[in-house]
Amino acid sequence: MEKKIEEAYLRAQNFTANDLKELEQFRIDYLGKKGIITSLFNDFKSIPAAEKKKTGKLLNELKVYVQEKILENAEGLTKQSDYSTSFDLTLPANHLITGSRHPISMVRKEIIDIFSRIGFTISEGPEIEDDWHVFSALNFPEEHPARDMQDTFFISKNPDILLRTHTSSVQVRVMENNNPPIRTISPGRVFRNEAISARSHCIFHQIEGLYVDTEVSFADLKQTLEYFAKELFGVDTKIRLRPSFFPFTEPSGEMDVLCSCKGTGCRLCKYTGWLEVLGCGMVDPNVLTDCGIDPNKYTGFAFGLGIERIALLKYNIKDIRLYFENDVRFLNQFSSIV
Ligand code: 2NM
Repeated sequence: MEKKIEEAYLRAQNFTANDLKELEQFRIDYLGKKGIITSLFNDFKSIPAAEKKKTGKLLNELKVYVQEKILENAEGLTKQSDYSTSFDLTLPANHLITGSRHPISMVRKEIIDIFSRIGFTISEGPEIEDDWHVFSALNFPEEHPARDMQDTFFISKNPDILLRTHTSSVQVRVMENNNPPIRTISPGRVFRNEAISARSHCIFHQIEGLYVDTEVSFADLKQTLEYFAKELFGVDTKIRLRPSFFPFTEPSGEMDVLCSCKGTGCRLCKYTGWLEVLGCGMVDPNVLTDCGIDPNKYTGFAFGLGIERIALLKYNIKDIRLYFENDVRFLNQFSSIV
């Protein structure tokens, strides 16, 4: 009996499985119903009692050894199959597809960062507004064309409820609820009932800025806008202000930046040498009064810009509709710009 155990032990010691099939056969040979160990245990029943202790110990040792041997081999074989059999390490790695920021989000963030650095806070407000916050408080006369259905989306039978056409409505709310000094920008989505074309869309994004304090002057406006233009388009950027008109500012202006063609004329600037970037002006005293701010004590400047338009200029995008189509061939072009 001891000799048989010894033999079985030696054979097990010399065994190495080349694959899982061989290992399974080894298990059956030793531990199966008709296996060596099973039959040895059967023999064990009939040996003299005096030998039982020593032989039993040897037999158990053999069983444990074989079980460990199986585990050890199994581990080796699975590792082997994981790392070399089923994987071809020479294949190129799987490409990790990461998303990217939308160009509108990138430009919005950049503009917010620029104004945050000089102390402007960010304020937000509702997209569904009332006539007061969009028009009346902003000095729009009763018959102003912007109030017409053709320009503004009314969304119920109640003509007092409408989609905001600019984020100045947010600034009305800020002025109503805060005392100067006020220094804030309002980024947000706005809605205008316009035909969709390469240049305009009925939904777009704005950032409006507002600074109200004692002795805020047009010079402050000009310096702030020049800082902004240089930060956004580069230190060499030149700006110019042209007179304009808005109901909520007096005087009003429009700011242009010198085109990247340096004024020689190109398609981007339509051969004018200048690119229109934003509208601005000194907040009309009527607006301050409407919002509960004393125009004899305080003055303010404000400006408004369209993010789509700025992104168009910055990335030389030809059609505003591309922003809203979610075509990955367009969006992927911005994935390397952080
Ligand atoms: C513009 C141009 C000029 C503007 C005015 C105000 C407010 F609320 F203070 F009156 N916010 N934004 C403003 C001024 C907007 O957009 C072209």
